[in-house]
Amino acid sequence: MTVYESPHGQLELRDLSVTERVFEGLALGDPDRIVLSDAVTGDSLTAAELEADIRALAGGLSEAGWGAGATIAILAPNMPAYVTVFHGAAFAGATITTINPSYTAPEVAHQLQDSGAQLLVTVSAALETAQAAVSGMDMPIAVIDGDGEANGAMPLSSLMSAPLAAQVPVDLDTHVLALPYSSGTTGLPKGVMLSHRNLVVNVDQALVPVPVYPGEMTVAFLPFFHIYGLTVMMNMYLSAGAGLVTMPRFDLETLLRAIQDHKMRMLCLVPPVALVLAKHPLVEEFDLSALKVVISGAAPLGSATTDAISTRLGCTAMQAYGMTEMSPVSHACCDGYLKPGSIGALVPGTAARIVVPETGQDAAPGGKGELWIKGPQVMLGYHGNPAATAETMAEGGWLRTGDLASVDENGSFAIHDRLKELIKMHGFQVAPAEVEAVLLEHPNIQDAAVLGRADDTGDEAVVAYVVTGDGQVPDLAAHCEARLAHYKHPAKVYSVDAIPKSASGKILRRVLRDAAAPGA
Ligand code: 4UU
Repeated sequence: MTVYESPHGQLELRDLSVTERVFEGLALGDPDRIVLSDAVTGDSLTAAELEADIRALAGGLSEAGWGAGATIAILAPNMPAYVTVFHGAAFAGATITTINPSYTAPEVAHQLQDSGAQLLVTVSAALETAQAAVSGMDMPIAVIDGDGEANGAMPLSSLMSAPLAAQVPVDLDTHVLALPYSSGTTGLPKGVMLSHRNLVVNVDQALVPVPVYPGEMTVAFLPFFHIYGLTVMMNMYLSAGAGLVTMPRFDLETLLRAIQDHKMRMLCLVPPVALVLAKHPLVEEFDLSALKVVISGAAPLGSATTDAISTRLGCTAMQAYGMTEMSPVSHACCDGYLKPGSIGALVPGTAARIVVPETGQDAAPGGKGELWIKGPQVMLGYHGNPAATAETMAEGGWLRTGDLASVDENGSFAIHDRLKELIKMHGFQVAPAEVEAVLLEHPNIQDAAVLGRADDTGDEAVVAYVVTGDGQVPDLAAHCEARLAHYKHPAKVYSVDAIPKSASGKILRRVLRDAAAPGA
C-alpha cells in the first residue's frame, strides 16, 4: 500500500464542541467588535451579541424539547442570524440539517422527511415554500425575520430564553451534529453525518495551510447550507477571531465594495466567481489592493484563470479541495505547494492513496487513480443508508472520493477528472439520479439519462437524454419548475432511441458522454 502523509504532520485533537470552538474565536479581541454584518440590510452582530444570542436560543430550544436528540432543519440564505440558529441548535445538543433556500417544496419536503427533522427554521421569503413542504407533516416552523405568526409559524425570537451556560453534553465522536446532503459518488442525495469532532478538527486542519487572523473580515457569499460555506466561512473565520460580511446571494458590486471598504485580505470563492474577478470590467473600479489571497474550490479552476487573477489583482490565487463527506477540506495550496492547476498538499492529520480503479492497486508514483482519504474529518457515514456508506468507505477507514487524481514527488496533488456521477453547476451539486427520477415522472418520457457537459467557462451544464414515444422532446419547463431548483434544470434535452445500459441496468454515462450529442 502506498500512503501519502500530510507534509504538515499530525494535529492534536481538542475535545471541544463546534460551538465551544467558535466561542474561543469570539473571545479573541474586543467583544464589541462586529463579527457578522449583512451586506444588504446592514444588520450586524458583535462577538458578545452573537454569543448571547446563541446561548439564549440554545436555552429556549432545550426548554421546548428541541435540544438533545432533536433534528432541526434550516432553510435560509446567508444572514447573521443563520449563525445563531446553527450554533444555538448545536450548543443545545441538536442535529442540524441545512437545506438550500432555492429548493422547491418537494425538494424541501424530501430532505425534511429523510433527515427526520422536527422543527423547520426559515425566513419570510421562503415561508410559502416551507409551508407547502410541510403540508401533511406535523412540523412546526420558526421564522427568523418578521413575526410569521399570521401564517401559523412562530417567530424565532419566541424560542429565545434563559441562556444556556454550557454545551449540552454529546459524544464528540459519534453524535451527529450536522446533516448536509450530498449524492457522494452515486445515486440520490444522502444525509452526510458529521460529528462535532469532524467539524472542529477540519477548522483547525484548514487553518494550518490557510491562516486567518483575528479582527479581519471576509465576504461570505458561499452558502452556509453547503459545507464549504459552513466550515470554511462560518466556522473557520469565527473560530479564528475573524468576521464575515454575509451575502444572501452573489452580487458582484456588493462583493467588490465590501472587499474595498473592509480592506479584505483573503477571499474564498468558486470557479465561476473566479472567472468574473479575472474578466469583469467592474473590478477595475474598486481598490482591491488589500487582497492578497484568493482561494477557489468546489470545482476545478484552470491555471489560465488562476494566472489572470494573480496578475490583475496582484495576489496569490490558488485552490483548495474538499467534499461534503470530508467536512470538507482535505487539500489546500500554501507556500511550497502553489503548483499551477494543483489542489495543493494534504492538510494536517490527513493521509491519501491513489488507487487505480481497474486493478484496485495503488498507482505507481506520479500515476493517476481514484483519490482515497483518511483522517479525523471523514464523515461517520450516510444517514439511514448503510449500503451507500459501505460502498463509499473502504476497509481501514478510507473514503473513496470518486475523483481521479495524481500526486507529484513534492506532495502536490492534482484532480484530473470525476469518476463519479456528480455534476457541479456553479459549485453546487446536481445528482444525475435525482434529475432522471424527475424526468421519468413526465408522462411522455419512457427513459432518461442526465450528464454534465463542460461549457466554455469550465462550468458544467446539465444535459438530458430522453426516450419518448414519438421521438419529440417534450416541453419540460413547467414539469421541472414544480419539482427542481433552477440550477438542476437541464439546459439541453436531446431525444434518443435508447439509453445505453450495462447488463445490470446501470446507465453507461461514459458511452453517452463520449457519443456526439445528437443534433448538437
Ligand atoms: C476539482 O464542493 C465541495 C467542497 C469544496 C471545498 C470546500 C472547502 C473546496 C475547498 C475548500 O476549502 O463539496 P461537494 O461535496 O459539494 O463536492 C465535492 C466534489 C469533489 O469530489 C470534486 O469532484 O467537488 C469537486 N471539487 C473539486 N474538483 C471540489 N473541489 C475541487 C477542486 N478541483 N479544487
